[in-house]
Amino acid sequence: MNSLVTYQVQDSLALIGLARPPVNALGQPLRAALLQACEQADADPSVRAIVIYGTNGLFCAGADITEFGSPASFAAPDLPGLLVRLTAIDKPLVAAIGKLALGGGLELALACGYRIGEPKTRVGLPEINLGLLPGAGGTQRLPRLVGVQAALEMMISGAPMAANRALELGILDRLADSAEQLLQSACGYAHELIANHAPARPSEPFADPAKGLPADFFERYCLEQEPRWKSRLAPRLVFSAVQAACLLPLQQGLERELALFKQAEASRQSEALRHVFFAEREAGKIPGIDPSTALRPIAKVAVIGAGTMGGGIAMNFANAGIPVVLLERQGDALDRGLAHIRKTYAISLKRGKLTEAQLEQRMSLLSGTLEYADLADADLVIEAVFEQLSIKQEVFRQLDSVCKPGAILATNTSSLDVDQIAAVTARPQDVIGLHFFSPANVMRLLEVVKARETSAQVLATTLKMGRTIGKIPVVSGVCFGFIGNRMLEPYAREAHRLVLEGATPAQVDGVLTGLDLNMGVFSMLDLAGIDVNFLVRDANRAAIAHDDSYCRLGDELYSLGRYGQKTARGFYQYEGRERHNDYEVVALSERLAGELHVSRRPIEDAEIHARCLFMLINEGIQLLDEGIALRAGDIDLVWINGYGFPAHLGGPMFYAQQYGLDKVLAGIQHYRDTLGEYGRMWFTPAPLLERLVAAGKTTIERL
Ligand code: 3H9
Repeated sequence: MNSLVTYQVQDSLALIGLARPPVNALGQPLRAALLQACEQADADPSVRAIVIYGTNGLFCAGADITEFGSPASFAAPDLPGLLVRLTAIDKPLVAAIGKLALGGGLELALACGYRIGEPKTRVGLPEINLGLLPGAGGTQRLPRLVGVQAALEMMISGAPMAANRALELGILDRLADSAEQLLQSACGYAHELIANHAPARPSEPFADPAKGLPADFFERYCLEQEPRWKSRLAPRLVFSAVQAACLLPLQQGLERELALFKQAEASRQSEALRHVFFAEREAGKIPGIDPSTALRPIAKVAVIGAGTMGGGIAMNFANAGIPVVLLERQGDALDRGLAHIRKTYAISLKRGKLTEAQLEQRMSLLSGTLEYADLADADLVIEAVFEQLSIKQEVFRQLDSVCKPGAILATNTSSLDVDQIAAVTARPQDVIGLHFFSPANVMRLLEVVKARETSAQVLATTLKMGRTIGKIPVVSGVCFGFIGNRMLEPYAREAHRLVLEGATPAQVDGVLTGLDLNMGVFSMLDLAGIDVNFLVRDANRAAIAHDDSYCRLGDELYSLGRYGQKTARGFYQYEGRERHNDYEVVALSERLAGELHVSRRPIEDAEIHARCLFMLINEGIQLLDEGIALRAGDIDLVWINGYGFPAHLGGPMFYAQQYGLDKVLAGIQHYRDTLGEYGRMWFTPAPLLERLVAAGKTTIERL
């Protein structure tokens, strides 16, 4: 047997161990080895049952994602065919599922007649997150095992399921007492099956999955769910495959599933989502930093400022079981902050996402203080005070005097120069930016800002810490706005300018949400607060733009007290949660256009798309060229996880690649040449974009 699979015959059992670290992805070589092992076990008359397990404790994370989009993904033996072959073996197969059975891994387990897990086992069909559907029998076998509703829920959510729930549903037949005992228990189970003359496959609880389903089940399901799917293809294909499971016999259902899977695999959306999967994993690897760099322990955290941001940041650590002390200047502000955190947890409790005991346990990890001296033993301090350089510098002077040597000192600034903050301390190597996004306990993006002197160890430690608290940390260099907000600037600039030129906020937002962005520019500003946006802009006009006339609309709304949702008026009018267009904003735009000598005209949606998106992309490419962003994929992660860019478009950089870099460049040049002085001022192609196109490159990389 080759080294990808171990094979042993013991006491009438063939033990087949999957041995392809780290996750036993079912690439062609492993598929071939597994098939060979199963054939051998089938042919050996001394073997009466087969146990398949993961030799390193983990069962299998599914098909090999690196193969998708290449001939390797269906190179013989292909996974669907291999699993059909397994189901034809007339001996009981037991899947011993340690840790994980995901995607094709769970489908492998479903092809076995029997499944045993351990208390920490998680099973799931997360293909949808890759723009795919289960393609090796999952959409046909799972509904027959657990019923259509539970199966659909599992595939549409893509979420992994805990062992107990999988046991309840019948995805697992048994649980071993511990991971250590899993293989032994699996063998015991196999012996029982032999002793009881159990069939190779037990009968399916939902052999006819359509039976008992309400006649309008699929219609209602679609009505309820489709709006959430926006233009995503994969949920629709999952849905079709499950419908097929109800209409067709297994064999034909499997054929239908395969056709749908191939459609999904070839789609641009799946290509984009696979890019995002690997970008997330790449983001943690920093060139020049040895992965074996010793990390500093983070056992206690301090957060300065118990406002919405500080409180949200603190919750991340409490959620991960790390004690946090919150520092405020006034006792009442501290009390308010802690009470707000409790209230937020109480909402999760009400929604069933947290138990009472978990709530109390998390609150017990949070404490408050008014004294800097109480931060002396913190391993990591995150400052979340008012966004003003002098205030933040004062905080860092204090931290420098009280914190223990080796403590990591982080600022949650969204725009200030981290080098200038680090410079007021005697330990700039320990200073870093940690830009959380609001609400900080929910949003997954964490921009990790590496300042000039931040040490490799501090950077590596904070990246690891970011993952520990469930964030997607992305490294940015120091510049105004870092990666995300710097790109927001030209994108929002075009949106504002287009309104001056004749578009309405609703038209601009409609084009952007039509692309599946979570929100358009103007709804986002209304939500974030036009006042907040104005104050940041006003304090940084020099850093933002040499001509800020396009901001006049926002400035005027600010001066009118129209701060957005909080005042029920901003770019739109609000009645409760309902948003309406506001003719006054149109009138204001007309007046400002007159004052600024901007001629108004009807604006096509295509122009909105091109100007907003191309300027966003152009800035991203420029950030890469400047070395502020390390990789195009990092930029994509920032915009997907911090700004609601749809993952199925892969992020703005990947979108540009799929769109065509030459077309993006041509678009920028077109507006440079047709928008007069404004065009010449703003539509300057990033030199890297020009170089890439000149070199005939289709992917965005440093050149
Ligand atoms: C499928 O199964 C389709 C079938 O239905 C039909 C087929 C016909 N393939 O995330 P980590 C790599 S679709 C290839 O850092 P963790 C990963 O890139 C698949 N590589 O660790 C990384 O490599 P590197 C359905 C994979 O502990 C390393 O393993 N399955 C795969 O935080 C460690 O990964 C899924 O969608 C893979 N399937 O999380 C599961 N999985 O070190 C996808 C991982 O070079 N995987 N790698 O950067 C996951 O969700 C997580 O990786 C997992 C581990 C939870 C398993």
